[in-house]
Amino acid sequence: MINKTYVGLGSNLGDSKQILREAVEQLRKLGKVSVSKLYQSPPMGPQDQPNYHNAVVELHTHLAPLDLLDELQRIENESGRVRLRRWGERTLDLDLLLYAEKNIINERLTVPHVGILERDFVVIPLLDLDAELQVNGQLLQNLELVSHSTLTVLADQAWAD
Ligand code: A4P
Ligand code: MG
Repeated sequence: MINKTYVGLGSNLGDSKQILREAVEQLRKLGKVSVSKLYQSPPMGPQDQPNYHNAVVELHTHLAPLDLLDELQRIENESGRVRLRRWGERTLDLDLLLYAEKNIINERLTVPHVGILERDFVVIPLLDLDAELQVNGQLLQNLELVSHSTLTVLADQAWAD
């Protein structure tokens, strides 16, 4: 069975645009992908770290949730991932945001990803991919943060082609 999933991409160390491009290349090997615009976003968490590059990929995959998480963690590690502290700077962060309509809670995986509805750097790119998307019955386009987003568009949806 093919499932529709959404993966959040973030980077604020190194050549972030290139790192995210290469991550999209790797995700293409897991199934059909569509890519949001590329954004710059001020850091959530410690403020003494660079701005982030953020994007979201819609991925249609036959991988089961934990198998997909394994692949995301492999891609993070193979990109030479450096991660210094919680909510701190990192070369590549791949989060499994949504997996079909599933709610998953186990020791390795929480889906929908924690904090999804509070993070403009997740919600805005999700809306690029599906303007009608709902999470837990909430239409993302109606969230208040959509009207005062802190994001800057760096590139249109062709950035990873
Ligand atoms: N895990 C549980 N659920 C999931 C899921 N749905 N997707 C577990 C991915 N992983 C999940 O992950 C730690 C553990 O979470 C994994 O072992 C996995 O089993 P990690 O990537 O090593 O660390 P982390 O959780 O990503 O770091 P942290 O500190 O929890 O932060 P977040 O929530 O990922 O946020 N500001 C801006 N503007 N843009 C950003 O992208 N990102 C962060 C990191 C902070 N500030 C940011 C941004
Ligand atoms: Mg993560």
